Amino acid sequence: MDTEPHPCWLPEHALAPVGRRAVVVLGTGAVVDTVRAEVDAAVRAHGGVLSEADGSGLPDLVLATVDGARDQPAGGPLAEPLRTAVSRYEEAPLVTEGFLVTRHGDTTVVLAGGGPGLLYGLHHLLRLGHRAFEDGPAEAGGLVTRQEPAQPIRMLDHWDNLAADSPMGPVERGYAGASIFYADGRVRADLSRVARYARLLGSLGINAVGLNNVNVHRREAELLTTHLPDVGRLAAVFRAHGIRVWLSVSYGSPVTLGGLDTADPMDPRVQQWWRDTAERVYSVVGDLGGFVVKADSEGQPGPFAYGRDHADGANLLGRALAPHGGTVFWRAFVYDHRQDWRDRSTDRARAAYDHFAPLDGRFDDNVVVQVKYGPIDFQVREPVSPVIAAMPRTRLAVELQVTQEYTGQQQHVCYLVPQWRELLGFRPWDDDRTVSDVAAGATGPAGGIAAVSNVGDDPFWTGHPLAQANLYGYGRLTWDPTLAAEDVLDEWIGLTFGDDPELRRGLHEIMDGSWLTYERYTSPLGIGFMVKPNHHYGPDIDGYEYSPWGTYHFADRDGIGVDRTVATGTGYAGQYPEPWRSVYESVDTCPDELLLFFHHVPYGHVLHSGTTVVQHIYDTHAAGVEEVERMAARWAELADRLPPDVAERGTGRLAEQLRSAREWRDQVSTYFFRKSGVPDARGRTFY
Ligand code: GCW
Repeated sequence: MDTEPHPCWLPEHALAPVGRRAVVVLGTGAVVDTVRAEVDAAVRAHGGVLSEADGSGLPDLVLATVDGARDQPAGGPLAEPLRTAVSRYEEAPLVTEGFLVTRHGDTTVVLAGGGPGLLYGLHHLLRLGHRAFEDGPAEAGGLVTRQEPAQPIRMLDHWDNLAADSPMGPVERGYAGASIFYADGRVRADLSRVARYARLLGSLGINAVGLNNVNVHRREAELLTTHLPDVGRLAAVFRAHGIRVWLSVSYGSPVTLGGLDTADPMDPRVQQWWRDTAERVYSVVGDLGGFVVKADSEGQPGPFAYGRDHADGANLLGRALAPHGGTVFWRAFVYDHRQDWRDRSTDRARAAYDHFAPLDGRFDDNVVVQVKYGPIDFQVREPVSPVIAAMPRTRLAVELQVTQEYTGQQQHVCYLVPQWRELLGFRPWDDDRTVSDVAAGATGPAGGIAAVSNVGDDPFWTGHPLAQANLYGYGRLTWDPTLAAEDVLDEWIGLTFGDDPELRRGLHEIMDGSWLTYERYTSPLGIGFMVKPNHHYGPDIDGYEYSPWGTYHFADRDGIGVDRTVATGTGYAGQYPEPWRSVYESVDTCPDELLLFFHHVPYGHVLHSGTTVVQHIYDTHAAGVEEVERMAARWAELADRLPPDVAERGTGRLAEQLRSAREWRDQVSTYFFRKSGVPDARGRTFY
C-alpha cells in the first residue's frame, strides 16, 4: 500500500497504558508471538520494557497462557502471582478463548487458555487504560475480571469479488473503495493492509472471516482451484490473530468446476467431487474454517434443481468437510426473487421459515444455518426473523449487516450498535432467553454471529470515518451482547481520538441516536425499502412496488402496509411463538415501529403515540432532517478538535447526508400527502 491507512481504534496513543509498563509475556505459538510483538511495539513507542520472566522484581504486567505459566520455575519472582492466577483459573476453567485478570500487589496478571485468549486479554487492558493497573479487590490475587466470548463463532463475511470486472464492482455492497484482499483478478501481492485489518479484528475477538462474496461468480470459484495457494497466504495472515478463514463456494461447483452433469446431492459422483475438493483445499489451508454457501437464492444454484431440500444440500458439503474439522455456514436467505407483484398471496417474509423450519433436526453437526436478523433484508427496522425461534435442534448463526447497504451506505452517519443490541437482546419466547442466547447455544446447539464487513481500501477503511464505530461495535457485541451501545461508542471514541471530553460529548450527540434519526427520515413504521432499485441509495417510494422482488408497501389512497396477520393476511405473524404471534397479530398490540410490517391500516389510524399514521410520517420526516441539521452543525463545532482529514471527510459526508435526508423527507411526505389528501396538522407545505 502506498499510504498509511487510518489506524482506527489502535493508534499509537491507545497502546500507551501497556506501553509505559514493565511487561512479561509467557507462552508459545503464533498468536502469543503476536501478543509479544504488540507489546514490544507498545513499549518501544512509550518507554516501557518487555523483559524476560527471570528479571529482577515484579513487572507491572504479566501476560501468560496457562501452559506458559506452568513452565515457569518454581522459585522465580513470578511464581507466586502465577500460581494464584492458575489456581483461580482452575477453579472454573474458561474456554480457551477466555481470559482472567488478577492483581497481585502492583502487578496485573492476564491468564488465558491459549494465544487468542491472551490477545483478547491484552486488548481488554488497552480498553481499560490506566484503570487496568489500579487496585481492584484489595487482597493479593484479587480477581478483577474473567471473561469469555458470548459467541463461539464471531464472523465477518466479505462480499469481495476476485474478478476486477465483476458486475457489482470489486466489493458487492461495498462503500469504501476496492477490496483489501484482491486486485487485478488475483489476491494482492502485498498483504500488509490485510495484516492491519487482521490486527484490528483480532483486537475485538473476531475469530472467523469469509474471504469472498456469497454470490460466487465464475472467477471467484477459482479461489478453490487456481488461487488456492493465495488463500493459504491470506489464511496465514489471519491465523496470527486467532482468525480462521472461510471460502464462499457455489453449490454448482461440481458442474462448473468439476465438469459433471449434475450437482445432485444424492449422486455419488457429486459427493466424491466435494470430498476430493475438500481434501485438496485442506492440504493447502489445514485450518480453513469451512465453506459459506448461498444456494437457491437470487439466482445462485442450489439443491432445489434436483428436487432436494436444503438439509440435503448443506449436509453434502458438511460431510465433505467433516474429516477436516470444517463447518458449513449455509444461508437461509432463500425466497422467490421472481414473484409476480400481482400475486398478493406470496409473502417474501414467510420464505425462510417455510423452507427451513420443517428441516429442524436434519442438519449435520458441522452445519450452521445462517439467518438474516429479519425476514426481509437488512432493513433499518424489521421484526426479528421467526426462524431464530423455530429450529431448536439446529446450529443457528444470526447475520447482521455492518456494511450500510440500506442504512445510508457510509455516506450517512448511522451508528448501528443500538439496532444490533436490540435484535440480539430480543426475547422470542415468554421467558428470558434472547436471540443472542439462541446463537450462543443456550437453547440448542451453538452457532454464532456473522455480519457483512464494511471495509475497503479507502484510507479510512470505511468511507465515513464514523462508520469505523460500527465495525468496532459489531466485534464488541459478538463478545458481549449486553454491553450498552453508548459505552461501546465511548470506548471507540477514547481509543480512536483520545481523551477530549468535549469531542467525546459531541460525538455522542451526533452518533448515539443516529440509527433512529435515519429511520425517521426514510421508510416509516417498519415498511422498509422505498429505495432506488439496484444500488439502494436514496428515496424511490415505488421503486420496488411493481417489481418481482417481493418488497411492497401497498400504499393506496386509503392506507398503507402489508397485512401479514393470520386472520386476514399472509399468515406470517403465525410463524412466531407466543407471545409475539398474538402481539403482532393485533393492531392494538403491535408496536408502532412495526405496524406497517404487519398491518395494512388507513392513514387516519391512530398510533399508540397518539398521532395518526400520516401525521406521524410528516412529523418524523421533518424531525429526522432537523436532527441531521443539528448533527452537521455539531460536527462543524468539533472540526478543530478532530484530525483535519477526518474533519474534512466527515464534513463532506454530512453535507451529502443532509441533502439526501431532505430529499427523503420531501419525497416521502409529498407522496403520502398526494395519496391521502390529508393536510399536515402543522401547516407544512408539500409539493
Ligand atoms: O441485501 C441483498 C443484497 C445483495 C446480497 C444479498 C445477500 C450478496 O442486495 O447484494 O448479495 O442481499 O445477502 O445474499
